[in-house]
Amino acid sequence: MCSAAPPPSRRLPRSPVPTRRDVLKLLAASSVLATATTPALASPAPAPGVLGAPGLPGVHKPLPPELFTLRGTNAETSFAALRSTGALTPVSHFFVRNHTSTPLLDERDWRLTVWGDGLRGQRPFTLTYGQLRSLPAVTRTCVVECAGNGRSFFGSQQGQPATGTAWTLGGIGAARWRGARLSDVLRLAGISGDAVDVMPRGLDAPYVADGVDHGRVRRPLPAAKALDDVILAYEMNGAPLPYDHGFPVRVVVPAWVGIASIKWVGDIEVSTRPLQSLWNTQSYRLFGAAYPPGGSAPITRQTIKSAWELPLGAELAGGRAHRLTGRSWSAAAPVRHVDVSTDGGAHWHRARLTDRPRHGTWTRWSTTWRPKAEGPGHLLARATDTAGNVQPPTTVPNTQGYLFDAVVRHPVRVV
Ligand SMILES: Nc1nc2c(c(=O)[nH]1)N[C@H]1C(S)=C(S)[C@@H](COP(=O)(O)O)O[C@H]1N2
Ligand SMILES: [Mo]
Repeated sequence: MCSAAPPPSRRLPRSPVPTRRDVLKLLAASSVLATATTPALASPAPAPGVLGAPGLPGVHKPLPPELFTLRGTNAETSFAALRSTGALTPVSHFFVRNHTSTPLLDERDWRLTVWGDGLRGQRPFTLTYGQLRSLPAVTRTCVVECAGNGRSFFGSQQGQPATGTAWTLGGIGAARWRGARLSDVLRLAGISGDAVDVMPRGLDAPYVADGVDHGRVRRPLPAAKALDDVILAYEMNGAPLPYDHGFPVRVVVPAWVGIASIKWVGDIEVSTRPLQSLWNTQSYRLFGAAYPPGGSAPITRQTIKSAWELPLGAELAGGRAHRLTGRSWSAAAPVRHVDVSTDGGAHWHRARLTDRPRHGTWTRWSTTWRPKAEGPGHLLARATDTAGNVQPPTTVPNTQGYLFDAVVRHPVRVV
């Protein structure tokens, strides 16, 4: 769960469940407000407009090499570049994970359709952008982190390479998300008590891999999670969502693997039976020797990690003090403390925490190091959270390289 902002001033009628007439009245009453606030906030930052700016064909924003490492259709944030940023990841630095490419949608044409046999009367329910924005708003700071963040270390550190995008640790970003509660929208749509799964689907192009069309990106959420703390976000860090991060509206599922946070959401199926897609069957489950033959259950919560704000292989001058910084995070609970080692794991000491640890987002830390001996070495950082989770020395492997949580041996060279 993320840190929640103060409760909103207006609430939808909760009990008894509103009828469609109540909903229409509510939306009509709030439409003046929606019209008044929409224009100023309704379009994302203008196009970069810089011809030849570094980037990817399927990504709208510029991806300068000092901020990102390009990996296929994706862009990984360089942790070294976060050193000069605050607790939130600026949009300019936020990683992009696209199965296909960023669609440039117009909020005036956008509709959210909620449909399926899990709605009372089974009648589809539709909202416009203005109507969504007129619902009570919630604001939460939380990370979105790819399930495969850290994947490359299965290979480089454990000798067990995994398939998939070879992220180091930059498949994560923290933002302040503002939007409507998914639970409010599901209740307005008339979700019934016997709904078990809720499946948001993106408006980006269908995902085709090895000649197989898997349809649009979508992944079911259990109804209980969908009704808990999930947001239909239309703002990121105080501005409209950028195109690459889901404009006009994305799902944000606190603490869960990034694939749950469907960007460019266009419809949501509500079902009385379990739903399936590529993203909860062949992908985003744990396969391998330690898991059942058909794989684990679909993965849900992210895990615990730490990263130094330095390039891998950074060169540091010997004989003088360096203030080294990093970040640690855990999806289960706030970080309790971070232990660091500058001698490859022989000695450990506590890092100084910069932030008061909060659930749902990362904690910045620092330590001072005065390297003596020249040559290669490793920096290690190991987080412990308030639930007692500690980063282990190795992660039990899975073939697709999800949920890496081991302490990373960060190579450096003293010169
Ligand atoms: N519609 C849609 N939603 C999506 C994806 C996608 O390709 N299409 N990628 C998912 C994955 S795997 C991750 S990790 C996050 C990445 O969010 P970001 O690109 O805003 O960082 O979005 C998720 N939502
Ligand atoms: Mo992801």
